[in-house]
Amino acid sequence: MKNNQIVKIFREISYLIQIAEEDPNTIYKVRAYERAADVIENLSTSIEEIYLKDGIQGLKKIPSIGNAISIKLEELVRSNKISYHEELKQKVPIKISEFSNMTGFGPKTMKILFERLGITSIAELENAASEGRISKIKGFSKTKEEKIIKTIQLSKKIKNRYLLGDVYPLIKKIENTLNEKENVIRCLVVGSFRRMKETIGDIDILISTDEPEEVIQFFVSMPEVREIKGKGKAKAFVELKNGIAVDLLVVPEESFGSAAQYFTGNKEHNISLRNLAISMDFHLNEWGLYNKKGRRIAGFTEQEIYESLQLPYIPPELRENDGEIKYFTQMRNEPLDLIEYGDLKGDLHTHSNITDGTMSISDMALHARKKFGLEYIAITDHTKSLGLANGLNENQLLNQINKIEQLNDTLSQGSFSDTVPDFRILTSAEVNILKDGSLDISSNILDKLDIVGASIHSNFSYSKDVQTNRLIKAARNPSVDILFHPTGRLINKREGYAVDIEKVIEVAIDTRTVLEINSNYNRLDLRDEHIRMAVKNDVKLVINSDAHHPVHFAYLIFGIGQARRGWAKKIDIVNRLKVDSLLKSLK
Ligand code: DGT
Ligand code: CA
Ligand code: CA
Ligand code: ZN
Repeated sequence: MKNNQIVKIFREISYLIQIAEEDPNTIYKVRAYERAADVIENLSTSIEEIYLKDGIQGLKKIPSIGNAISIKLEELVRSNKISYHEELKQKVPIKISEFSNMTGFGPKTMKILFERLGITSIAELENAASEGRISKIKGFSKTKEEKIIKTIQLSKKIKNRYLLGDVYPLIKKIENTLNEKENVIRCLVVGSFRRMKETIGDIDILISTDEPEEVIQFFVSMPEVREIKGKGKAKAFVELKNGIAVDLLVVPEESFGSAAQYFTGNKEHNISLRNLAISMDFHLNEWGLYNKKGRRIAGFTEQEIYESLQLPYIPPELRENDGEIKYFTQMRNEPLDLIEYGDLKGDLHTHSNITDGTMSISDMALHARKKFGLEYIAITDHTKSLGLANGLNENQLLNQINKIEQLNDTLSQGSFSDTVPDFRILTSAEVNILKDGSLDISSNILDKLDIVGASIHSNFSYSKDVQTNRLIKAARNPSVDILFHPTGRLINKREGYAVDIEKVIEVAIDTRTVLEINSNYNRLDLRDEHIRMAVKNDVKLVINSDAHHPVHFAYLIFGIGQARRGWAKKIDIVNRLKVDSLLKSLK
């Protein structure tokens, strides 16, 4: 059994206890399961392995896992279930996992809905809400009932969205295959994918060709396609083997630019642009830009569309109708010097196999340099209070500094010498922020490191005030250069800890602390609006991969995409600097 399944079962048990058991002392039991779930979630070794290797004694050594919980874990590993869990499910037939993914449905609410209306599933809840039965329960208003309906609709929407990084390689492969096909003049994947949105509803592919029917036939016969849902003379609609839907559109070459503009969206950006065209006595649609007499004046390229509307080219990542048209109208001669995909020179958040990474420091460095063209990486292994990621203590950290210094010497002696002349491994750590905002490594040790990143890895459920103060205290710490993982969210899975990011930004301004744009596509901790807020306040940002394996350096493009969506300019991003300037720029 995998750790994440165990976590799921433990969380479910904690919910079920709260619904099924009346005894006020159960709160301790509930807490024990929740704490264990939190710890197991962050474990880098599997519970099964620990148990098979060291038995129940091994389990008891894990922090927050006591006697009672280790017995349950043993039962789970041996028989794949916990009889206590099965008993609880008998008593309370609620489908907990359906509810726990939605915000606003704690055990108290579930209990009332179950006892009063027998509701055990989201479908039953939706029914009851739409029939107005919820608002008849004491304590539930009409507004609350409407909110329930909205939440259900939202969660249905989320469910059908794919993480950008999960589909990115597949989409690029399809785009390349189509571009290489001889009858295809141009092929571009448009829609939310081109805008680098965090999640993608469906894939929109645009093609220009003189042989539409042949190209469409080729596309629907690709091995990635599972089912043809519809096919016309200039369109196809299919489902891929991984379940995602694709809209394929074929246009004549002269309309490729206007169609790319239209189908890249978003819809609201298009509407604003169309209104701008109208105000200039033009008419804009997917076939082109037309003047008053109906003559086509642009359409081959997107550039000429924007130029004819007296705008500079607006990058797709900014097309969210969030002030970009106004900004670019006013700033016509002062382009936004956005961070570009090839701009990063280093990565300040990477892990080695000394803690929970999977490759040696020198292998991480070699790949960073040879495959990704980076000039430096910081090795940010975890520190001691993250015992389960084998976090380093003070002595181990000092040893690591020595080891890296030696490695840097061998590197400069030429073993790496082709593409980038001076590669540098920076000494660093991902220091754990404790409950009270202090760090688990003393500052006299931290000050020996080139760079210090600090992050929260535990106690996610504290209140907004407490979490915000933890981050603020870490930012005020003179040893801390960067706040890693500033929100702790997991897209589509976990909201992240409650944090007042505005307050954190205020302190980052005063203390010159850098905030991290974590490029792992599951995380992207800072949302686009957070990045815009930071940029507006001159807070510096770093785009990091958080690589636990060299392939993860490929994630950096998602961080760059996110940075662009947040309007981050080159000067806002510290790791576009050469290593010496970077080190000088930090506090
Ligand atoms: P998604 O698929 O939910 O991640 O988001 P998009 O932005 O890819 O949306 P999608 O696939 O429905 O449509 C692709 C683009 O086509 C969209 O960004 C803008 C354009 N579009 C679609 N419907 C309309 C519309 O009714 N009016 C206008 N102006 N544009 C539209
Ligand atoms: Ca789409
Ligand atoms: Ca679509
Ligand atoms: Zn990390």
